[in-house]
Amino acid sequence: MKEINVQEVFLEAGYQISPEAVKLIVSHSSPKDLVCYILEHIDESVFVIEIEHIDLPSFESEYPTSQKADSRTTSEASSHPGSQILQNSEVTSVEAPVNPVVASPSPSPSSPSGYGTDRSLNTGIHANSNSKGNVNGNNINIMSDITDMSTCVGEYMEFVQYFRNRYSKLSDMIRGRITARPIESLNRNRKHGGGLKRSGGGDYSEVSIIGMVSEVRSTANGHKMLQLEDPTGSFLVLVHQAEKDLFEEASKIILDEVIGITGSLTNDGSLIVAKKIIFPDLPNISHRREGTWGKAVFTSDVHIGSSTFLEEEWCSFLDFLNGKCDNDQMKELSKDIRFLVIAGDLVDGIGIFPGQEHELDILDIYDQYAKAAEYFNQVPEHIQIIISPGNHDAVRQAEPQPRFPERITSLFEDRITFVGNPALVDLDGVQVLMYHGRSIDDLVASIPGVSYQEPEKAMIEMLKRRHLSPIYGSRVSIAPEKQDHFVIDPIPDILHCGHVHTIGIGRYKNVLAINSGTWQSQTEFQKMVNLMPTPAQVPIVDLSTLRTTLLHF
Ligand code: D5M
Ligand code: FE
Ligand code: ZN
Repeated sequence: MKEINVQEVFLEAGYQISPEAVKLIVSHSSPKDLVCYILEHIDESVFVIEIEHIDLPSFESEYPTSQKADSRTTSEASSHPGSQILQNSEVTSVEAPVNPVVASPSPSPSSPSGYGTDRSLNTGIHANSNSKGNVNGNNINIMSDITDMSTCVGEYMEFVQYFRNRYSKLSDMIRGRITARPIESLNRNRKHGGGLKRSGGGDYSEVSIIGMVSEVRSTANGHKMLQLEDPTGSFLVLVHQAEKDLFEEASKIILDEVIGITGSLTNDGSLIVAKKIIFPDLPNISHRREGTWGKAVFTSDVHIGSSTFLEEEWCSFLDFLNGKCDNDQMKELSKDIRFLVIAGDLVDGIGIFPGQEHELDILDIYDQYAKAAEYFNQVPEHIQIIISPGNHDAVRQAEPQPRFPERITSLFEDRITFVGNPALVDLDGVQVLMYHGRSIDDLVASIPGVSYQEPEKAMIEMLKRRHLSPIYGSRVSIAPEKQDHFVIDPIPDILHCGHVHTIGIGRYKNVLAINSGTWQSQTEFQKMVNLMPTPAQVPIVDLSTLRTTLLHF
């Protein structure tokens, strides 16, 4: 932390600070934590913060491991699913290794830009022990994957830790862009008689907070009321409907996402009237990696075993991969393919929904995977195949899901790479975040303007929130791992989802968002809910330009 930043932070919080005090802070090993600690504990009658106002011994005894950027989240309090989990005081330490799944150096959790790890900083992350390649140099590195790393058994305190970790990672991305107060300090002021005051005269009413959204509702007058929680407390935020742009932005706010708010405190200090909403978001300017040669094919939701699996179209896709096609252009295209990426629902499974047995051609789950293996063994060897599971596959339903068990992977040739869901993989320098996409059902239901027909829009909402499954406790069952594996950090080059069975291709600030459709025609359930799939279409991406072409089979 630089001296100028320390000064700015205190100025924005309504305090001046002496140069000696600034020097003391910047020379400390945990300046950010120290700043937060001072702001939390400073007597409000102080106008200029001097060295004697900084109680270093208390800070160091309260934050013994204060090197951690997020130790403030471990100090007192609690948040969500309606039950103040973020503020629970029983947990004293929540921080696990930054990236427990990578054997090699992990990305830093946040960059000075405040957007988390910048992609330009991440080019060197390769987990050699997790890499797989072939004679053609088509190397895959698994950078992040829950497989063999799951620690959760589903106890209450694990949920507390999970939410703390989510808040910590996402709030760090926002923290570089606003100077937020701990909510506790606002509540304390309120008890002391209303709006923030500073000695030396004048009201100090513009404040910023960063919190997890624990409630969203409309008021009788048509305004939006949000409740935000940080580890120290909760606070109400009003978004006035007359503020058109802001109000529209607020209409997209969903439960459990982490946002920053800058606004004015009302005279009685009971709520903030929002002026600005800050999302974790992707940086506007980011340095895109160079990419690599050749092409990658993205698909998902094959649903092998289902009576609606489109076998004929699937087999002509396999022919294409083998260069067996009438069209010369397609034949040329197929020669460039280096990777085949499959984001879940490889088979239809059994017992996934009531009455499924009436819609299955293959009734045994292992027979379904044996059939899948038969197909994938036909893919030419120069193409590296990488497969992650979905909600129809034979792994735990709670996400993050590990890769398929040995009993299934052993049915396939060794050359195939199996990863969990979600997983971050590096395809010879192009980073792909694979996520089956079950949360898209929730995002479609919650965000105006997001529909099954344009799944890429839901994926862009994930990127803005830097989270693959922001709404907790709806359709996606999230296992409370120590780390939140759904936080999007580092920023991938490609975000690849499936699940909703519709093709969607979009771009958001240098990230390509692909939803890769399905190989299943409309099911009875989908007829009932009017979901019109776009099957047997395959996005193929040029790995040097990320330009995408859609192939129809
Ligand atoms: O999901 C394919 C799509 O269909 C996805 O948007 C969910 C929806 N779907 C399918 N079956 C159901 C049931 N039984 N309830 C709710 N939503 C459903 P897939 O994972 O391929 O089944
Ligand atoms: Fe599916
Ligand atoms: Zn699915």
